Amino acid sequence: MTTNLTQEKGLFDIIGDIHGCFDELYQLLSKLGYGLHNDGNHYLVTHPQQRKVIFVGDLVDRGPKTPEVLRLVMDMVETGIAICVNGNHDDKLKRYLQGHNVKVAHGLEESITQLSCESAAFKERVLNFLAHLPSHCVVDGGKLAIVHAALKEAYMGRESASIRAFCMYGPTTGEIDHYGLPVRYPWAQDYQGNTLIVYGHTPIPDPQWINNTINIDTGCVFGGKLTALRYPEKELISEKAAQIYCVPTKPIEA
Ligand SMILES: [Mn+2]
Repeated sequence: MTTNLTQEKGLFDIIGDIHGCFDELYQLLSKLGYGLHNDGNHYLVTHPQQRKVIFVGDLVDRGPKTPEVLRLVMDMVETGIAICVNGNHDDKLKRYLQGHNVKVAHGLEESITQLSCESAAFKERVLNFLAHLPSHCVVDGGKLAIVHAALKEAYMGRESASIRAFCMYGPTTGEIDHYGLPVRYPWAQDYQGNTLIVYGHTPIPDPQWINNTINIDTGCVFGGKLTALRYPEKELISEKAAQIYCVPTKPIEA
């Protein structure tokens, strides 16, 4: 699970938090020009311009089709057409599958119910996949970094337990808001680096550029949309959620 993929040049399509929204992912990939074939066992995904997908993580939880999202993304990563970084929900599902005592909340219950219909071999494959997700990745000669929640220049291309935690949760202020959730520190406002950072984690109505960063988590599972950033074009392409799958704990703010 190397974070340093600077030799990977793209073209890329970076996709935000999916949270089990398979139908929207399928539609978005089609809209982006990917061909999706399924032989009954595996997906084979191709693109006429040899584009690649990078997922910002949070593939799982809350939404209706977590196993199908995992099946498609795992097949894409294994065939080399996609890269996926670790999200906090992916990490928690991994710890659950490893048998750790995790709190079954925030949509993990949906993943567990849906995965109960899958074979032991599939769950083993999922666990192995989740256990090897990198905390972030740096591509295109260091010009572009993808991470789930937050990144610092000093962490780029490195892995450690504390870097992993920072990448998947981002910094917090130490305060708890009146919904009982940690207050997230607006790290992007302080970012001065030359590497473009693309991330998700905090759902917002529309993608938001701050300095040389962009948040592309447009809350699909909450009835928003699933967004892709094309790189290097910096074009945004979205697929609207077919319905509201989950009501957020706190209102989504612009
Ligand atoms: Mn998320």
